[in-house]
Amino acid sequence: MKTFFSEDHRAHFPQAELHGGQFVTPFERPSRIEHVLTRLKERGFAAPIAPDPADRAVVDALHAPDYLDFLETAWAEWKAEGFEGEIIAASFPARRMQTARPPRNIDGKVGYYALAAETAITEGTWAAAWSSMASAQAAQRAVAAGDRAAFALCRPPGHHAASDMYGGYCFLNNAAAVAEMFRRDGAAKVAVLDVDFHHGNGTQDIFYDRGDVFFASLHGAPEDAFPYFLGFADETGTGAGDGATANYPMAPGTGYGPWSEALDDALSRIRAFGAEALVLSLGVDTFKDDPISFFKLDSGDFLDMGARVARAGLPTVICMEGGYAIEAVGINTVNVLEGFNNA
Ligand code: SP5
Ligand code: ZN
Repeated sequence: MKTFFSEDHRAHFPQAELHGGQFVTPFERPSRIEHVLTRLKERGFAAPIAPDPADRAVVDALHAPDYLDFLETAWAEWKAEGFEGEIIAASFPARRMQTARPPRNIDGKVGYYALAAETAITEGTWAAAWSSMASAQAAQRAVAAGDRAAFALCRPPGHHAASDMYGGYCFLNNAAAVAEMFRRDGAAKVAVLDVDFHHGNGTQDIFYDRGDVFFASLHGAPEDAFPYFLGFADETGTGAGDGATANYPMAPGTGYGPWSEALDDALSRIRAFGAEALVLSLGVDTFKDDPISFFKLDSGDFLDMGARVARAGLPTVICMEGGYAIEAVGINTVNVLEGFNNA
C-alpha cells in the first residue's frame, strides 16, 4: 500500500489550543506524523510519496466559496486588524441569531466560520490544509488507477470540516474530497466509514442530503463527547440521502467487543447500500490511552480493525484523521494498515 504525504503539514503548528480554560500546546501537533512515518519505515512500508497539487475544482464542489476565501485571507485580515496572537474564535452565532450574513469584521468572520474555539489558525494553516488535501487526492488517484488501497497521511485532519465551517483541528474535508472524486471517476455509489473517536460532523453534513454517498460514523456519544451537537443515532439523512447516514454513538469506556459489533454493522450497511469504493476516515483516538477520548481499544485491536475493513473487498482510500497518544499513534495507525494488507 502506497503512502501519500506532504512535509508542508509543518506550516500549521499553532502554539495554543483552548483546553479546560487554559492555552495548552495543541494535541494535534506535527510530531504525531513523525511517529507514523517512523513506524511505516520500521515495518517495511514503501517510502511516502509527495503528492501532486490538489485539484481546486474538487474542493470547490464541497466547500462554499466565501468559506474558502475566508481560510485563504484570514491571517492577513487578522494582522491588518492589529491582532497580535493566533486566530481564535470568540463570538458565535448562537440560538436565534443571524447565520445567513457573514460579518465584515475579521473577528466576527472567525466566529461565523468556526464550529469550536479550540482550533487556532496561523500564517501557515491554509498551506498545510491544502497539502493535506493534496495527499488525499493523490491517494484517490492511485486507487482509481488500480491500486487496491492507498494511505493518505493527512495533517491537518479533515472530518470535522463542513462546507462552511472549520474546527476540531480540521479545515478542509479530505475524506469528502476522496468520496467526491470516486463519484466523478464513475463509481455510482461510495461509502465513507469514519472510525475516528469523534463524530465526523463535517463529512455527514456535506453528504446528508445525497443518496450517492453513504456515511457511517462510530464515535463517542454526543452527550459526552465533542463535537457534542451532532452524531445522534436518529440522524439518518434527508431527502435523496434519507437512509444514507448511519451513526453509532457509544458510551464512555466502550471496548473493542461492542465497538467491533458496531463496525460490522456499519460494514454490512455499506455492503447493502452497494458502495463501489470506500473511504476510511481513520482516527486512532479510540485507543485506551488517548488523552482526550474515552474508548478502550488496545493496539492489537487496530490490526483486527484493518482486517475487517479489508474484507469489505472495496477499493479503499484511508485518510488520517485524529489520534493524540503521540507515540502510540504510529503503532496503532500502522497496525490498521498491516491488518488491512494481511486480510
Ligand atoms: C480530528 C479530531 O480528532 N478532532 C478532535 C477535536 C477535539 N477537540 C475538542 C476536544 C474537547 C475535549 N475535551 C476533553 C476532555 C478530556 N478529559
Ligand atoms: Zn478525533
